[in-house]
Amino acid sequence: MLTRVTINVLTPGRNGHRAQRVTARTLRDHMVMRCTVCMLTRIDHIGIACFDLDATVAFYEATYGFEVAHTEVNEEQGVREAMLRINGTSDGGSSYLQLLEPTREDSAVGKWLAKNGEGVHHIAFGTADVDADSEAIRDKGVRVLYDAPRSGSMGSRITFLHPKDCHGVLTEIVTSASASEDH
Ligand code: CMX
Ligand code: CO
Repeated sequence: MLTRVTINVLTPGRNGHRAQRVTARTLRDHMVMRCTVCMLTRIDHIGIACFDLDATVAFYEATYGFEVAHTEVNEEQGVREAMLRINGTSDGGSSYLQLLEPTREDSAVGKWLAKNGEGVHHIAFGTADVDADSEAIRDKGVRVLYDAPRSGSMGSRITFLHPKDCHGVLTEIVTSASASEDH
């Protein structure tokens, strides 16, 4: 009678996959854990709301020497934005400042600016799998604002967590276009 099974599994880690010998019991524990633990691997960007995108970009360029990697208008989100790349990471993404000027007053950023003035609007964490991680977070009782991820900067896929469920921080989860292609 077989009483024990040992399996080699590849465990995704922060520095790539690593092989691990596990018994059936630890495999079960591991799978339960993987279903509930997210793999947010980096800060993708910090979103900063501003009244005048060009003037704010000029400040970041002149003061810190940061360079604009990308600009676009996202009509669905109601923003004109500039992404200033701060550094690259090994998981297919980079870290950015996202400068956001509203294209309409009733947009999320437009409403926030009218109430608070300029400043940090949200923080965004990067992951290889925004679908799985946002579902795992939803399962923990945090309000995920979209049923399915939507279009974000540079072809990324994004969703948001309600700030009231995140100790006052509007939180975005991002899978960059390059990470989506790898997946
Ligand atoms: N950070 C922290 N708290 C915030 C917030 C933010 N950015 N935005 C709103 N809130 C708080 C408000 O202060 C308010 O709190 P009180 O009730 O205590 O006053 C509460 O949330 C409700 O705010 P509201 O002004 O009534 O705004 P709405 O409920 O209509 O919208 C939210 C809030 C988070 C649902 C909306 O901003 C949203 O859908 N955000 C996600 C989309 C987004 O932000 N897009 C722009 C960025 C695009 C990108 O990153 O690419
Ligand atoms: Co953002």
